[in-house]
Amino acid sequence: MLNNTPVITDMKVIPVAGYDSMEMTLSGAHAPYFTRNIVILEDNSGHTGIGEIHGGEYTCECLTSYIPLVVGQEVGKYRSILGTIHRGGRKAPGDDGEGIQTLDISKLKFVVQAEWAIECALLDLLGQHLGVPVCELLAEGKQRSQVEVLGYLFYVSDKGKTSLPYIDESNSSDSWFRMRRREMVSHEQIVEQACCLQEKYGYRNFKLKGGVFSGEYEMETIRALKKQFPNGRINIDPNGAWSLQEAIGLCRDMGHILSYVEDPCGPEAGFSSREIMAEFKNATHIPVATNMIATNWRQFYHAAALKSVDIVLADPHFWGLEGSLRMAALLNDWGLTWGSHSNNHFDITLTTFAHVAAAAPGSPTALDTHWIWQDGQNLLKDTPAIRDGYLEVPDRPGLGVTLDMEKVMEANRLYHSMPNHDRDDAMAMQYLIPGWKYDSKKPCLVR
Ligand code: GKR
Ligand code: MG
Repeated sequence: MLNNTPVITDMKVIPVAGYDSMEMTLSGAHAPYFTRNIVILEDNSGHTGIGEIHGGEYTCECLTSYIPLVVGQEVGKYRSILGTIHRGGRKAPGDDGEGIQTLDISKLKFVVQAEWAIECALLDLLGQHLGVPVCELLAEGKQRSQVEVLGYLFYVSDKGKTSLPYIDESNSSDSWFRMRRREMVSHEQIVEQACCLQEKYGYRNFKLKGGVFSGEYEMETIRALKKQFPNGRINIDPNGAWSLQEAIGLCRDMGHILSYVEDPCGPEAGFSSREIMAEFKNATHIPVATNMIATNWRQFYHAAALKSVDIVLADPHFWGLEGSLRMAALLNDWGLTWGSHSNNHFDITLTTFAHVAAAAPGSPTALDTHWIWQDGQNLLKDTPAIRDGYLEVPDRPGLGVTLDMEKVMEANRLYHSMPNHDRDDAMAMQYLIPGWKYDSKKPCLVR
């Protein structure tokens, strides 16, 4: 007679919201709030498993529709549970399969796979049942007890130019918390941002979110950062805003400054980003990273065949925890590099990143995380810390963290107070440039 693993007795999907700064990107300006969906599973041994994924109605509806496929199932059969969800998957209305190679934010929901929040929660339960941390259940098991993360720098607009309810932290006793809510657009202000982050979290490596000003201006910021951090690895991500010729011109002489460039150009002249980025690499020999042109295995096949990228930022919210690590193993075997992309998130995702990166074979590149922009709005009682530029990997069974239900319900109330739940970066941008419309080829302040 087989000993059964615990049975899932309940699954809750709780949409939540948190506060954000007016960070700018190619897609516009971040709104005052960002949204996420939290999955909470209970099993009949008394354990709770949790997962977090992107917000918005579509992802929330997908998750809710999966509840009957999860409740009543055995935790040990988590792969079959996820397999059933996949087999039942149908093509969502509006999904043209284009993915996010032009950073069209309305398509992000099709690249994000809601069920990975369930995978995370199931692994949390299984880890607790077996008495091991989640990273021990993944890939080749735990490779490291802390994972490197980078300081994610953003140009931030003046929220005073809007009538939107952005959070104000000017009275905070924490210098980073005070800084992150104010305008930062000059080279000096971005260097100050990086110095403040180094002071608080110990970062040595940084990524600048580009696609805001002209490419020349943003490269000036990059040069200023390198001057301040001569030993730091400095990257830029314009989200494909530059044309191929422009990207080559901007990057050709930056090989000694940029450790990699992320999605420098996008589709043009009938060629996909995979083809265009291969041409960029041939012309500049600068390592190229992506979270836009390889977001599923079919896209990755073409990117690999064309040698379009050196670094795949395989976000577990796009690829799944196990899928992201399949990618890590493959890249490592091929002499390429794994990392992870991020969007705004709470600390459950932060913990997920820690476990996935802890299990990644080889030498991952420092992970992206937006969490520093949300630090302090935690949904956990024991958020993993970032110190000396490294995120700690919890060493307790499962994810090794404890949900703070009061905070979750507070974030849920904030969510329900919002008129819209889908990300819309054009709305805040229109306060800066009346009638502003997204253009995948124009930095957001260049109109
Ligand atoms: O948070 O606005 C943002 C980012 O620009 C995000 O939308 C991107 O998906 O950070 C991401 C990236 O690396 O492309
Ligand atoms: Mg990117």
